[in-house]
Amino acid sequence: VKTEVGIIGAGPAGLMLARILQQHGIDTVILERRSRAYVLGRIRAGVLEHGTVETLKAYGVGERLKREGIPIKSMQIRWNGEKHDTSIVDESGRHLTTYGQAKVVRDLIEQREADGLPIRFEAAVERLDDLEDAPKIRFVADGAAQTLECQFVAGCDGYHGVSRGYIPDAAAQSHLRDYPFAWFGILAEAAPHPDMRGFAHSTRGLAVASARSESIGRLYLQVPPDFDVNAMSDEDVWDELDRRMDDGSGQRLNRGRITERNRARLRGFVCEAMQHGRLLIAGDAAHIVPPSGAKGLNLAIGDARVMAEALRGRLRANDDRIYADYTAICLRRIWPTVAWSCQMSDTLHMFPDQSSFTTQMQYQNLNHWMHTETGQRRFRTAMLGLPYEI
Ligand code: FAS
Repeated sequence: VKTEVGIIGAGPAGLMLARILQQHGIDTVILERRSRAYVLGRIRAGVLEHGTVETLKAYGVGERLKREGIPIKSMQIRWNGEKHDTSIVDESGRHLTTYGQAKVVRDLIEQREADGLPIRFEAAVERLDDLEDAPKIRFVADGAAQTLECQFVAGCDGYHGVSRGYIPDAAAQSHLRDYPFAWFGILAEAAPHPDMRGFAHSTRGLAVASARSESIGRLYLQVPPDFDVNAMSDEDVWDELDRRMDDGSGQRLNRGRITERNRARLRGFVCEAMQHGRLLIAGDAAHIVPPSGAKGLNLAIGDARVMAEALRGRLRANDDRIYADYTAICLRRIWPTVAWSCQMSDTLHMFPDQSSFTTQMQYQNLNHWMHTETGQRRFRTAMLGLPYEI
């Protein structure tokens, strides 16, 4: 099988890249290890930056998003038994939008299938050869070893993918910070309460309450890294969420049946080597952010935009400037976004054996973000997302 760009991974990065390249008439094949049902069923991110929404709309996959996306125009943070609220709408009216990653992925997959373009599910990439001049992607599908010949390889295969391993100095240029806790996430048939959302810093640990739709809540508890997601009954989970979200108002969360439980490690990771020969990597394959800043999916879309422009330059305009500069361009958006996500994580979580002094420092940070003019501006621009260079 031959194509111009072989894309490994049908997550937000790979799917968005394929869609943008399609608009430039560039042929792609997507190889995805998991089944179609598995990919569509994965529950992950839920908050889209303004830029992500505009990108999806610009490339013709924003119809359902326009209908079902829920605008987020203010953020609530609770700490020390009080609720604080701040607008995150900026002077040009930009705001965040709640729209599950599963819907973004579904919209992109259904569009690709409607266009009759190749996407191979249950096709596991095992090896990459000849990345310098005539790349070959070796994969297994239908029990048979197969090869996809292409001019460029897009490694959009996530943190545990294979592609980063083909960048010689990736390990030497990687930076990792593991947090000593995880997030226990639930999906529940409980209409999100408009007054009970956002982050709650509490001495028992962080809680997060967000919406997936008008009737589905997405909520999280900070837990130890090895937490057993089935250890607590639904009642216990709701009681713990209410304890941590308590702001003295007597207001409680709307409760309902918990339909999904998962646990996500918190780590910050950046690989500063994002290309080698005719291989470029994007998204979680190159970086991981703690979900506190709701940035993972949004960074993946940003990388896909740059990679599409780099490949268009090489394949259609005989211009390799962006290609040559791909890593540096992506890193200018990745590092500040990772830094923000880590600042949010450092401020909102309780660390093992944390002193009361550190807790007071966290309160000062939160107060700065919620109640000072410069802090609110910093918080708003960080949450809304950096502008795109490309
Ligand atoms: P993805 O991991 O989404 O996609 C990579 C794809 O490559 C996968 O489909 C995988 O099956 C495939 N693949 C891997 N190896 C392969 C191989 N060898 N051959 C073929 N295919 C292969 N981000 C937020 O912003 N907010 C959140 O609330 C949030 N919650 C999260 C919760 C969980 C449990 C997890 C794991 C992540 C969460 N994230 C969140 C981060 C997440 O949204 C990622 O940032 C986002 O999926 C990144 O997209 P991709 O880079 O496309 O990687």
